[in-house]
Amino acid sequence: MQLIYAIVQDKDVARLSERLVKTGIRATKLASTGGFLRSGNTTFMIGVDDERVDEVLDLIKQSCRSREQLVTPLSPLGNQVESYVSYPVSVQVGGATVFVVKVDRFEQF
Ligand code: 2BA
Repeated sequence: MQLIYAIVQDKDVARLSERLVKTGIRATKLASTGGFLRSGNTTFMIGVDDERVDEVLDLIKQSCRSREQLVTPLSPLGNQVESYVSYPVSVQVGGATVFVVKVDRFEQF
């Protein structure tokens, strides 16, 4: 069994959730925050048998789009921790950031 962590943009969540449910793949959604943009995204935890991993990765690919985002992160100015400057940055986000991890043991009680 493998555990797929997929970090997706909030705009893609409904589409991916629907496809996972339709194909009978179980998942848990966690509200998460990107460390760079500090804006909300969603992390799916999807436990699947090894032979379904590629199918799930295809579903994620089909459901998640890449987007340009203009954001204004806060960055430290100089050595003063309390001094911050804001400036707009354009970044390309997504489609999805995915980690596939082997599960040593799976139990449900
Ligand atoms: P954020 O950390 O908010 O990053 C959003 C987007 O900002 C990234 O898109 C990337 O295009 C850009 N970015 C991130 N760090 C940067 C930096 N130091 N300098 C310049 N640009 C930077 P994605 O790569 O598609 O990542 C989307 C989200 O996936 C990330 O949101 C984060 O929540 C997660 N993520 C990406 N790589 C990760 C990793 N190696 N480990 C854990 N989470 C990751």
